Amino acid sequence: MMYAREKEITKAILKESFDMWNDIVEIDVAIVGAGPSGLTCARYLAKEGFKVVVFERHLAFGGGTWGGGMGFPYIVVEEEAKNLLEECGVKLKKHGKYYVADSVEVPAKLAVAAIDAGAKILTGIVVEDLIVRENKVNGVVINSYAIEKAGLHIDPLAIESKVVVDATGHDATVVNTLVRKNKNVDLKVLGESSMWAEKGENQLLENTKEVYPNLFVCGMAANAVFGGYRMGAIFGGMYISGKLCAEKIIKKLKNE
Ligand code: 48H
Repeated sequence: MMYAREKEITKAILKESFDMWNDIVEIDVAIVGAGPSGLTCARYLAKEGFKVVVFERHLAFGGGTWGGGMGFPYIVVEEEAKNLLEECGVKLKKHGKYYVADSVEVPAKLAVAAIDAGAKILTGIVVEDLIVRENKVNGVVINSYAIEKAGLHIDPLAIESKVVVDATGHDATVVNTLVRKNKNVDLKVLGESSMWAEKGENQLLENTKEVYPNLFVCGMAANAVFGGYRMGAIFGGMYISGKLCAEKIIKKLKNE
């Protein structure tokens, strides 16, 4: 006979959840968005020993990777990003001067690598605002995606963090929220430009930076903030941007 007592199952889940939430009310880095750039950024930061939590609105991590290009389940990466995927065990196939990878394998392995490095990924949680104090970002304001989707007016909770990363993709939702709610912030979100793969990929690296004290931007959100081009289903820039963002944050936090 199997032992499966309802109240014990419930207690196990509640105890673990409360312990986990208590442990993360104060962290080093809050990454918003579990797409390719956010997951890569999380992996490198966690590897350095920082306390990192990735907040993802949807129940699944991976962002815009799963569907490849128009639903054809492969993505393309450049030579420069090859090792970032191979470090996570992703299989790559050479295609001319590019490499192709399975669009389901990639997010699965990026997430495993981030988790194994020590990052926590919380899905179904939306970042709806920021804590801003004395012209600095001090953390994220979070709510349940189910609450947001139901349109219920339920107040959020907040997590304090030394750094916040906007890795929310095309919508750059975190930077947009900062600008919308804080009239004194001298930053204009330009929105992404039409497709130009090569330029877009390179611009990503220039645009990956601290855009406001303690707020960094990486991945497609970086191009969305600064008006960079989109690039379609080539993803190398997303991983490199995530890694670059982690390196900039590591430098900042180690110099504090
Ligand atoms: C919690 C949020 C919130 C929020 C959004 O879109 P993503 O995959 O982002 P990137 O930048 O890592 O990768 C972009 C890539 O997937 C892509 O779209 C490309 C290459 N496009 C080129 C083109 O031409 O179209 O992931 C962002 C994630 C998503 O999972 C969102 O659900 C999540 O962020 N998110 N999570 N709170 N406020 N806003």
